[in-house]
Amino acid sequence: MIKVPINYDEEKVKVRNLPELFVTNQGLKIDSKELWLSEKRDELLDVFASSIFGKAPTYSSELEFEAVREDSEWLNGRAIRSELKIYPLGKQNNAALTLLLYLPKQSDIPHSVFLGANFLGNDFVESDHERWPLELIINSGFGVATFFYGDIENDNPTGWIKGIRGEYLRLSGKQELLDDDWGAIAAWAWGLSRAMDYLCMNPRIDEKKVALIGHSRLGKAALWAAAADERFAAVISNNSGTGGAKLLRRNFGESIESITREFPHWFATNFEAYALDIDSLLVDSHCLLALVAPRPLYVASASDDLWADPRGEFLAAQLASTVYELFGYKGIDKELDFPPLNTVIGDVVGYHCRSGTHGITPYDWGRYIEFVQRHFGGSHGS
Ligand code: GTR
Repeated sequence: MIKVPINYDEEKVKVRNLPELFVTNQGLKIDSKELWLSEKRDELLDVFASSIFGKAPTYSSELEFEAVREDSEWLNGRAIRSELKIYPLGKQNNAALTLLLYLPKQSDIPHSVFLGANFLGNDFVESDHERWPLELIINSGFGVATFFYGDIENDNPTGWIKGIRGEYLRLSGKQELLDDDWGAIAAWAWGLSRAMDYLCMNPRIDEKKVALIGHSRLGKAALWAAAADERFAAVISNNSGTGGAKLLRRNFGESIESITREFPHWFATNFEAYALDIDSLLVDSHCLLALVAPRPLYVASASDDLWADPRGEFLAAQLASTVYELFGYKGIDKELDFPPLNTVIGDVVGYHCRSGTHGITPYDWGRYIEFVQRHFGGSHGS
């Protein structure tokens, strides 16, 4: 594969024509939260669906589930660990995901939960202390819900055939995916929403306090899931980069050309065309982040993860904060410069850039726990 040239020189960066957050495509001025919600939100969602992530089918099935196992003495009796199989299209269909759920036992009140897909499979979560510091999270009073992202669709260009996208295509009788049909990121986001359907049915969970979290490609999926599905009460984007928090118009790090060549299955086919014509794209990542408003949003970068463009992630979070202001909340002050490393800034929109490489670490988790605790308020079941 021919490598696409990538810019890492700040002096060569030009950000032109960032799409407006406060004007609709028909020219209507948005100056209230009511107008944002009635006129701008859906317009942005439609553009993201048709131009970037692809349109997912409307979910109208009855979810079924069954318990696989339960250990009520996990973590020396401090937590309940359970695993269950979710069949979003009913048991008669192939589609299924296995949800791994940890709930602290400190109290009987419904728990706040972090929900995020995992990269390696449920059996590897407990030994992955860096990416899943379960003890830290559970001792802070939160539950954890996760499933293997490959349950929804394997992460390769033909993975969709045996995944949920293939299943829906067969059910619809269509032969092939259209240029604006969903890509893998939208499929993983769909899986997050189905896991949420289940969490809403579990009386041990406070469905109003589910924080979505995702790292890297799964950070892109978490942002898109939270944008489209307002049941998620907060979202955390960890090093999500291009197609996630990073401003696409900042020519620094991974570009649209590079990502759509290397991972053509992640997006709607339509996205590729914008590599050569970014000006015609009606959105950028600040619009994706603004779709989370007024819910708490945390964006985090890592200093050596230039591929994901930390500065582009920060700027998008800062720009999206203007929409939070419409709701009367403070995000990241527009006068602030890129913050020193390992320093948390912002209010309802939070940001930090950790020193180090691409990854999610206990340092990051510590900041997310503090952030979510602050915004969810009250008890987390502890
Ligand atoms: C990279 C990809 C990024 C990022 C990352 C990951 O190779 O170019 O957009 O998502 O993978 O998911 O780890």
